[in-house]
Amino acid sequence: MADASFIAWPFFGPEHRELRSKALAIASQSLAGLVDHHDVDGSCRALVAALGRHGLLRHAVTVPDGGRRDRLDVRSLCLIRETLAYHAGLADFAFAMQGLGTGPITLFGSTEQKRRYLPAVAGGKMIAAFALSEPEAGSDVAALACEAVPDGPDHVRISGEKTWISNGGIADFYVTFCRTGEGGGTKTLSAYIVEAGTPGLEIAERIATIAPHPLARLRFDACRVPLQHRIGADGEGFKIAMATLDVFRATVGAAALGFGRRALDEALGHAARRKIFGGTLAGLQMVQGLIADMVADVDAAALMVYRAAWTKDNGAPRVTREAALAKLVATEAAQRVIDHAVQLHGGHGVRVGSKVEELYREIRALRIYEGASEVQKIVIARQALAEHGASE
Ligand code: COS
Repeated sequence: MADASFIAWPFFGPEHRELRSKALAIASQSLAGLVDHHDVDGSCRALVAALGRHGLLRHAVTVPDGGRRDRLDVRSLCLIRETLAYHAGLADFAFAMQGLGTGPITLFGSTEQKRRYLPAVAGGKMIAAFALSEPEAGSDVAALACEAVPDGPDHVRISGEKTWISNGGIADFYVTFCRTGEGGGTKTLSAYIVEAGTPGLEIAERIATIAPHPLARLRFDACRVPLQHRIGADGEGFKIAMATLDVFRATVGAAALGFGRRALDEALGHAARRKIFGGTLAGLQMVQGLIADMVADVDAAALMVYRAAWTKDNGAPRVTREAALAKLVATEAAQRVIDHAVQLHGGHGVRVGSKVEELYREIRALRIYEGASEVQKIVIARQALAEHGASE
């Protein structure tokens, strides 16, 4: 079982320790049976409903309930993602996408938007999606081409394409980032809520990946959307996207940490059991060296993730650098840890259906989505240069 000593770190309060125990019980007892890798759509719907029923989604989505929980607690998000990822990657995915898909509404939505969408998403009754990337604009958000043009006094018409959209095909609404002014760049983007079933919105293609989850390319053909569905002010789209990613990037690191911890545990169990050269794998110094590297990677990742989460929760207005560091360090570390675990398992490590083989497929996308490692490096280096008065 995973080393849980980290939960005593000063980043956490008693409410976090309680939440982790609850998430652990739910993940180990109630969710695993809901994952069917041959039916990811059905599995995700069932997981979202269960996560809502058990109250976990209320930590990914703030519900206007008289101010009791009016902001996201990033440490809670990270603890839940880490715990779910340890047990089932698809459960983590279902949890995280409800948060990312509503992040712009939680952070910038009107009272009416919050009332209409957040309780339903938190209850697992509606599925959310975040539609930012396009065929020609993923890392370079300022290059977005999907556009929203005025249509009468109260509507816009949205045309363009979005791709790599998680929950694409099963979502009830898509928070869609569009160009709403002349001149390109970051100042003329706006975010609109586009509900599934809006005439002109089409699932152009379902995308299959090595660790399957619902993913699609969307086509918008002059979709008529009310102005009331715009989140925040006209032109605020880039800021809304970046502020949402500031919250959720550290949580991607937390999911990577969960995968990494699971790989480490699988490796430790295998090394202790596996007989070799008259002893066990664990008795070989070369194996001990690998295990030490894995433990160091896992601990470093955990420190980075929970430092970023704690910083945000303690009121820092921007955690762009800390979140970028957490995502970069934790995802790259988990990739190494899982690769070592596969190596230690020998042939069993690449056998289809083994846990480490599954983790090997699961981890890869985390170094790409929500800002590839290279984007995180741009963010980190820019800030370091700026702090030293050095221009690019
Ligand atoms: N919160 C609030 N405002 C932010 C912000 C944040 N986290 N990050 C940037 N901004 C503001 C900046 O302050 C700047 O405002 P001013 O012009 O008033 O100074 C403005 O937004 C533009 O910022 P910047 O100059 O950094 O924009 P760039 O186009 O150079 O951004 C990167 C470059 C690569 C950092 C950005 O496009 C990015 O993060 N890309 C990756 C996106 C991503 O994650 N894609 C995956 C799809 S989502 S699954």
